[in-house]
Amino acid sequence: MPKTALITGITGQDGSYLAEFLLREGYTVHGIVRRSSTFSTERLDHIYQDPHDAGARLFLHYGDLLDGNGLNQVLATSDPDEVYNLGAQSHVRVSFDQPLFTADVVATGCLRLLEAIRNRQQASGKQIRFYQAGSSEMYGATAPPQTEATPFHPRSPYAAAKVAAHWYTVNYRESYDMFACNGILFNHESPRRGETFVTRKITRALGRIVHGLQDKLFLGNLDAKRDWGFAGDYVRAMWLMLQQDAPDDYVVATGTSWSVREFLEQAFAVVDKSWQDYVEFDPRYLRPAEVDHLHGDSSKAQQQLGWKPEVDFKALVAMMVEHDLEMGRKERILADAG
Ligand code: NAP
Ligand code: G4F
Repeated sequence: MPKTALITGITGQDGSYLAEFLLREGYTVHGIVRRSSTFSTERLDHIYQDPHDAGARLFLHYGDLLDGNGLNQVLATSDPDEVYNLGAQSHVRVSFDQPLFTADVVATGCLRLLEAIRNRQQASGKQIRFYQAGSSEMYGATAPPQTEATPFHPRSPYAAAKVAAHWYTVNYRESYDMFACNGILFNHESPRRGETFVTRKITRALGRIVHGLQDKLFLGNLDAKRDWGFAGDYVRAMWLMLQQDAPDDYVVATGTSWSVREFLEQAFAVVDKSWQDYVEFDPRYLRPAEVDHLHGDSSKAQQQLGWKPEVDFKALVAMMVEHDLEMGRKERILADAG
């Protein structure tokens, strides 16, 4: 039987790759979209299906992780076999400005969804498998390499909220025998990455610099190291977790790490430019507490799920730079046309 999935955060980077992947796997895909005064579905435009068409398999519903009643309704309407909770205020720096809002969406939002699923399972008698989008930020100050057994030491309101969501998920698995999994995903990027995360901020700026639209790029801490992978690879791991015989928690990472400075070097090398000619320091981009070094060990996912990353760091940087050079070229044409 073809399966049905419900995705929170479908309009985000990962949501769009996961929706694409599940549609390819034959799923019917439902997604929760927040109401806003402008469209937020740009990342889904290429897979959009008119719900009036016979055979449509992608359906969007208004909803919000802040609204438990709405979550109950969307679960009843969509009747999913699998729920992927990707919705979040996902920016670490912003979580210091909006700690309560971040906790409400990321931590209590996960709890609202778990409760809604528990109620739905009781009412329908059908099992719903649950994926929680955990983060390597939960390790925070703990030294690398980080595995499933590494203790958490969160360094931001975002990370603390993700730790709460992690333990809510474990607790619902243990208390109610729910099929609930935590993916502990290290940083993953793509040409669809939000433009205020450091990798995309760099490649977008580079595309504009090359086309004469920008001459400076302001950044914060260049010493932090991250284990950067490709988002398209990581959504496959989410799905694999929900296809196993038993629920469990898994680290998903490349097992390599690079500093922000090294990302800059690699990106500017693609166009034979020196980043030092363009980058300036702005303390606005520093965080009250920094995460210095994330470097994951995904042996468990590789052995038990048969997952491995396909895109390495160099290929990832090149993919993002090439995409953003093209965006810069189009912006230049528009600017020249007035
Ligand atoms: P993203 O691009 O920032 O997308 C976040 C999504 O959450 C968007 O669709 C956003 O909707 C939605 N959202 C925000 N607030 C919401 C609310 N109150 N109710 C419902 N939905 C809400 O993030 P991402 O990079 O795709 O990451 C996906 C998930 O993985 C997040 O939970 C993130 O914290 C986690 N994660 C990401 C990484 C990474 O490196 N990318 C690593 C580890 C974990 P709008 O479009 O309306 O804003
Ligand atoms: O790109 P970032 O904002 O990503 P960060 O903080 O690692 O968080 C991302 O990955 C997490 C997984 O580990 C996710 F859970 C989370 O949702 C998000 O997707 O910053 C990376 C590093 C930081 O050390 C930051 O201080 O880059 C440094 N940085 C330096 N200058 C900057 C900047 N970060 C941003 N966003 N903007 C800057 O100008």
